[in-house]
Amino acid sequence: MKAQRQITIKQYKPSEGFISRYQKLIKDVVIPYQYDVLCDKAEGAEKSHVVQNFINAAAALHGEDHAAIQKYLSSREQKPGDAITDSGFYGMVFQDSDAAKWIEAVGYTLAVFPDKKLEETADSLIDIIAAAQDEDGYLNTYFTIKDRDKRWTNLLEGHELYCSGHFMEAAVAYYNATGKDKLLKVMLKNAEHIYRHFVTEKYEGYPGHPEVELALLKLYRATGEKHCLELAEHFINVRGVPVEGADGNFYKKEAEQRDWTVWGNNADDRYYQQSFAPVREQSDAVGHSVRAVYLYTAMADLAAETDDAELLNACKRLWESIADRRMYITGGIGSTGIGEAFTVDYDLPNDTAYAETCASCGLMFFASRMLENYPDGKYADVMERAFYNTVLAGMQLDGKRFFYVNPLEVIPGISGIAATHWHDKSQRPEWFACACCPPNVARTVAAFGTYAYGEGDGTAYCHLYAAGEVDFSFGLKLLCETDFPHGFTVRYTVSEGGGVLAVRIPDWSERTEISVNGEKISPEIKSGYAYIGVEAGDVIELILDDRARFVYSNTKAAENTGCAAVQRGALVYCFEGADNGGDVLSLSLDDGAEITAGETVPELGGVETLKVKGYRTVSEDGLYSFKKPERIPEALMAVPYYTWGNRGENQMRVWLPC
Ligand code: FUB
Ligand code: ZN
Repeated sequence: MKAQRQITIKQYKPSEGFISRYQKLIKDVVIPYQYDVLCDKAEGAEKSHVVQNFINAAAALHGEDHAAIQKYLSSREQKPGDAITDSGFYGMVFQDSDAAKWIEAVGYTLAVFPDKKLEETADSLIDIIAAAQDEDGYLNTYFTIKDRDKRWTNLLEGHELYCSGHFMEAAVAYYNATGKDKLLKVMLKNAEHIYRHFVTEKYEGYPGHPEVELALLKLYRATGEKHCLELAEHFINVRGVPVEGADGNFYKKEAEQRDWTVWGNNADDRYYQQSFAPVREQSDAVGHSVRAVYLYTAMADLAAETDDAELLNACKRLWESIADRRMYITGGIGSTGIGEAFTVDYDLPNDTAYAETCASCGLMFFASRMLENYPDGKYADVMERAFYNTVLAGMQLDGKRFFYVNPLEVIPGISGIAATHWHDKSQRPEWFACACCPPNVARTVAAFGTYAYGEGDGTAYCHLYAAGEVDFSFGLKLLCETDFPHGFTVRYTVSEGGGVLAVRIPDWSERTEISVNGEKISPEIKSGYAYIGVEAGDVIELILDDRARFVYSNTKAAENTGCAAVQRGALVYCFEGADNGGDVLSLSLDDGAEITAGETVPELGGVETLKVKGYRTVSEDGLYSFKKPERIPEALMAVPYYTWGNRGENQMRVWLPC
């Protein structure tokens, strides 16, 4: 039983504020730009071929004259026939998922900002996707175009289930927003096809990249279709269970039965895709970080759906492994580029960090499902940390460029250049050949309301602070006014109904004032939430701790020894060359001094900066010297980490010596 559930997308209407500005940016800039990318019409972006792959798959199945293809081509103002010339598959094996995540983001966006033209564009893309579905329900352009006989024979690398999962999520989002069920029907047929193959016909195997499990659970809730729940349960239950032969390793057995590969993944590495043990026995977060958190999200969701205490216990251990020992202060996870993976406890290098944007989106998903099992503020604290720092840093402030990797230290000349630092770019690229992150940011920002609010048993949960109106299904209507994360007052007005308001008191807020109708109260705080009985007309005000403070890390995190970072509220700050004389490597902090408000920077949208007393160390010219360097006092300026890298190439550091 879920203790509380995320609200659905239509229950939250943003009002003017930080979140609505980001959601408008997604609608006005990111979604149109990403659609152009999908159609290979975005100037300067790498070729994506995503839509073309669907056209080609539909043509491979039904011939080029198929009505959906012709209709789509004319809607794109291309000459019918033109686009078919490029008839192969191009891109990553999971290229289809870019279209899925785009539709999902469009669904969430349309729920909040209806737009007929955008809906028509999405409808026409859905038509072409539907046309690319095989008669038996199979849907994947890579295998449909290249070789139908190879379907389901390379679960390790093939991403067929991953792409299906993303389309299931898209279908549910689009249906919830528009009431249109074309994609939902396509994906139910697809789910049934997968069910037949893996459950009815008992083909061995489970997803190389978890994703379909969490999506099947969404599809189950949207449609009530029991096979979706059973299939999710099946994939979760069989993962890591020894098979007959090949040392019990399913992926090795699978690899032994085929003579081809997509990119040579090591089938022997059972950690990479979290198959080293049955999931209920797992405790350390290991392997590819996005795969890991997508899997844990599904496990936590299923645990709540089916009251599976053993599964939930595994989730709790995995959560602690991440949040207590393997997560950056920015909510980034997966500290190495080798396998885009978790490594070991406290191994959190700043300059070679991987911290993929998708992984922090996934961490938010995991946190939201843990909250559904038990509303403990520690889950929401991490969800907030991941969102306001790594997820938002994943996108340039103008919505036009994106980070895949989110380091906590960047040194142009080394970052992005040295073999050890190739992945840590000092500027956001426009697009990537592997474009998983940009649409993940879009769908996560667009659905922010569903992470911010939850409901259960006559209680309205406010996990994150998001200005807007929330319509809880038990009759309570709430208006939230706040400038968070830059403002620290959150005002809730109960406009209709009553019940209990559960407001999160964040871990960073040491001094919090709560008042009801102007009178200060001291409600019971249970697991990070203040539970307050409310009725229509009540005004509840939360004044959060607005102090900027130094943060220190456990000395086991070797790189941060002797260093401090700066945090104010949910925002982690960083020091950029642009504000600090070009060079931040020579800076150190006076952590005994007060942190004060700095000047606003127009290029960063006028965000609040911080001023900190510190020093600049002036070294000799040679590489080494016996002369002790001079330390000169200097006023240092810090900007929110999510805004870094928006003023050209420059040095950046989150942690400074103190
Ligand atoms: O494999 C699909 C996606 O591509 C992963 O989630 C990302 O880490 C990237 O490798
Ligand atoms: Zn990604």
